[in-house]
Amino acid sequence: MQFIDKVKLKMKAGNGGNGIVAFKHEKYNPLGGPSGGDGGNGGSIIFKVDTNKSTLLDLRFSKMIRAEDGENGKGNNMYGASRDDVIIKVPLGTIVKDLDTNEIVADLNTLDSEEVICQGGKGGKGNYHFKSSRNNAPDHCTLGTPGQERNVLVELKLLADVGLVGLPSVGKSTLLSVVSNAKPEIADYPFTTLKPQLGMVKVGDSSFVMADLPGLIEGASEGKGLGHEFLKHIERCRLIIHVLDMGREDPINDYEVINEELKKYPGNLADRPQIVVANKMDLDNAKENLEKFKEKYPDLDVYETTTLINEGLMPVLYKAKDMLKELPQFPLYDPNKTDKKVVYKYEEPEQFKIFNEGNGIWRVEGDKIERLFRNTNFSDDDSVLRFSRALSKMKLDDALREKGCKNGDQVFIEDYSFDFMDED
Ligand SMILES: Nc1nc2c(ncn2[C@@H]2O[C@H](COP(=O)(O)OP(=O)(O)OP(=O)(O)O)[C@@H](O)[C@H]2O)c(=O)[nH]1
Ligand SMILES: [Mg+2]
Repeated sequence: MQFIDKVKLKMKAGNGGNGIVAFKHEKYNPLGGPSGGDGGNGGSIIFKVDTNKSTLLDLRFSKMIRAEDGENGKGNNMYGASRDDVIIKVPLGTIVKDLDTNEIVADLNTLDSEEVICQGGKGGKGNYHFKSSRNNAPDHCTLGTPGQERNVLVELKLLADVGLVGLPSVGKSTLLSVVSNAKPEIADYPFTTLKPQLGMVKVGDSSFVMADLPGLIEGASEGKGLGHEFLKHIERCRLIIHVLDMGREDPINDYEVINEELKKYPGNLADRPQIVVANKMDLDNAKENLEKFKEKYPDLDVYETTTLINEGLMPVLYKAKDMLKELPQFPLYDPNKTDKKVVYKYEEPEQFKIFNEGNGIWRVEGDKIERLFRNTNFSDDDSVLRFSRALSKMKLDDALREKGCKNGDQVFIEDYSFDFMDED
């Protein structure tokens, strides 16, 4: 099965249903008061982590994801139905990027991550809301707000807590195979592992994800071997297990070569906490090599293992577990690259923009303000009052003043205009 890790999608949350204008028609009371109900809310589109998923395969076949629109309000003060959210299950490590704004919309990097990707619209209000002592037969209602729409790129980033790093054939895959359920290929030729393999390691009552990576060699940072290409997969590993083959000629040099390559990788992976594993301790010259190694690095904790027969690994796993407890999770994006700031929550669109048309004329534009305008009945005092209250709540006056609007200037919102009156 091919590993699908990128999918482009269009998404549209449900629009809010409109409020309606209706009046009660009772037998002895032909105008029995306003009774238009509210529109229902549109469904949102939500991504939720599901650990049973490991690829984005399911999403590849759905070019468009939609949530249903809320129902319009009904007479008799009846609400229109709100619609259920559409919940899309995705693997841990899924990132959602908005292709129009280039923003990371969601970074689902914990087991309980759940993010609203497209917010459903809110239902509008029916006319019974607008009944007041001055107007007991209000003839207006508000429209539902539109559901959010996005073009997104959904990406799955490999996510591992621990990465196995070392020269080819030191026993990395063998290590993973004995401590997890993973079944990586193992052989005595270099570069057996061509793609990172993940395994879930259980230690006591906790577990973590371990990644077996292709071998690294000297010069990898200049493109030699396979290692460097795949090192990017451990960018977010919180901990490195550095595996050495103690049967080789010069494990001290091997250790230094690998650390040098880690250092050359952008972002400096040499800073990552490491556990050093001295493997193949069954081989003839291993004991001697280990002595030399310890002499050279007396302050380093070195764990002796023979992965072939699963010996010496429990202390390594417990050490990893303890270290992970203290190490922070990395966000799944790189803030130094082109990605903009993380926007996890839906933000209200900008309320308005002010344009100076010259000669004391100003124009105000914006979804929210125009919607408000359209929902105002200018032959009804109550409605106009509500409109101007809403404008002051949005701090339009302040914003106009700030832009240089003066007492007596004329301000247009669509084809409505008012004179700007500045008290002081
Ligand atoms: N003697 C001995 N041989 C081992 C031990 N662990 C692994 N091997 C052997 O070493 C060889 C390489 O093991 P792998 O686990 O494939 O090594 P690797 O580090 O994953 O290698 P690449 O994927 O090529 O980077 C295999 O023949 C293993 O059987 C050990 O503890 N002792
Ligand atoms: Mg391997």
